[in-house]
Amino acid sequence: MALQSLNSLHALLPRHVVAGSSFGNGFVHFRVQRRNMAATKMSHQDHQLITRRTANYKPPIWSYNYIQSLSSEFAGKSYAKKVQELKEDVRAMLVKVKDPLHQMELIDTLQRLGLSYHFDHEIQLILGTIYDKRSSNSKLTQESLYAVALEFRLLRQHGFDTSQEGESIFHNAINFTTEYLKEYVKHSKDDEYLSTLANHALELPLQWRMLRLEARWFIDVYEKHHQDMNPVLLELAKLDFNVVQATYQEDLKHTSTWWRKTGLGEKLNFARDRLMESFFWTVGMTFEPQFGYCRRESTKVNALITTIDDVYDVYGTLGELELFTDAVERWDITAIEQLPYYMKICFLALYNTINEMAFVYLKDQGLDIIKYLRREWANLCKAYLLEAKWYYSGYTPTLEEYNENAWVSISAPVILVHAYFLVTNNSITKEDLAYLEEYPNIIRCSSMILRLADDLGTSSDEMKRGDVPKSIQCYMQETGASEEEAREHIQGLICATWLKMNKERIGNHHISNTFAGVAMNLARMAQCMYQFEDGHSVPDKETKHRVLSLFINPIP
Ligand code: LA6
Ligand code: MN
Ligand code: MN
Ligand code: MN
Ligand code: MN
Repeated sequence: MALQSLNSLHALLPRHVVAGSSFGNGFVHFRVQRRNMAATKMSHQDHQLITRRTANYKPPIWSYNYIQSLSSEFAGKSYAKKVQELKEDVRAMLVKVKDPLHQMELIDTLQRLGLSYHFDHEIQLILGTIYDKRSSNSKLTQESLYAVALEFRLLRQHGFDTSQEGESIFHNAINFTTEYLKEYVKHSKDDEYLSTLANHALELPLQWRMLRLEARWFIDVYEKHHQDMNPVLLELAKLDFNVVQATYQEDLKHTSTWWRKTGLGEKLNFARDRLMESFFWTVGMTFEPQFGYCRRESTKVNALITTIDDVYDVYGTLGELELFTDAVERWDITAIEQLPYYMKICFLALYNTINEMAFVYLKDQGLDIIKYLRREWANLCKAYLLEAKWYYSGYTPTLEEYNENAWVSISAPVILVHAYFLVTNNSITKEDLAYLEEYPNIIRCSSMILRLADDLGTSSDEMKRGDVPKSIQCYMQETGASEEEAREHIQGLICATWLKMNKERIGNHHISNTFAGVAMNLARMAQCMYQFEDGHSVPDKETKHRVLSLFINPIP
């Protein structure tokens, strides 16, 4: 049956009935969905009753007025001055330490406390020296597994090419260390600090953790449990966290003003209104205070994605979605004539916001990026549309076919290409742009992790309300695996993709260290957002506590 006719058939269905799955024989089955279904009477020309899905998303918990009322005493000049003074003290410490192991331990502590970005230059110098001495001097490597592991991790984290070890070595290392840590937390109760770190690492590896949240967590651990806690480091960590938090509040006020002006929250009531959560993602990508502009613009991108995703997955009819996709592909303002009202609002908000972003870039950086940006939105909408077609025709792709589209439909390429321009200025060459257009592997890996983590966290709800089969369902259908086995398989793919991404990061001259970090951070943010089911859509559970601790409450 052709998609179009399926769609019109779908539109005619009575309340509570929705197209389900079609089976190999071409018959289309309908299943009754009592949950989450609502029929909306549209004032359409033909007064046809259109059955639309609904996701029953909760309203936002962070209102415009609340966000505008945020204020922090740490925005004051005196605190910035104090930070500068403490920074000088720590810089002196870094210069003074000579023993390589102690140097590395200090760097590790600074990283965990969320302070290392202040000392990039010093850290790079120290690690450079350690790296150069490595091959000639094997003394350190003979010292302990601990020193070797720390050295390996720090060098890798800073983009040094450390070894030709194959992936199997990492798999073995992961298995070995996991077993070891499990034994450790079972038997050794005497060192609070180490047990806390071990438990934390078992929950989620350090490399997968969202940096700001990790810093917030570690500052407490360091204060309470570390035996040789350095009070200067602690003081700087707390103060800097609070000062940076004050800048987040300014970012939030700025974007919530934009969000209110778009009217999307009110006019598109079926969609998620998730300004705060969209901002949370951007802090995951770049937390440093100097990237405020990137955070602000990326928050807009995320909020638009979240809305448009719901247009495709929840509310739009297939016919409408085809029109919307066409409008975005043409990037043509006259295309809105053909759209229903809610889509006109949505398209124009997208069009104006992205054009404005490109305009500022053109004005300030002298480079016209509109074609790169609109291409990403067109690719996203095309990927969305394909999923909508699969859904309405009841088609279940193989996992491979699904993945080929799904790393795009998760929107990570849109997010990362915009972020690429937002964190890079002046230095972009033609070759860099050509490289970006091909989607470097680091973008693909990051996208895949976001997609698979999202599927693990959101597909249960998605299947209940009716949505395209996600990775878990595709794998089950393809192999006959149980849901539990499928989830394990997907988790395995996430692990493998992390290893690949870690490698991709090394020695790539077309992208800056900063952008490589952003791409990895997006994957980290995915691990964070979907650690406890759907943290992006559900505002009042884990995400609420995280928002409070990162953006609202200063560290006492
Ligand atoms: C997740 O929703 C969502 F909105 C995203 C676009 C994920 C990342 C979003 C950012 C950073 P959902 P789908 C704004 O689980 O339909 O509905 O692709 O995404 O599974
Ligand atoms: Mn709303
Ligand atoms: Mn979607
Ligand atoms: Mn969706
Ligand atoms: Mn999802």
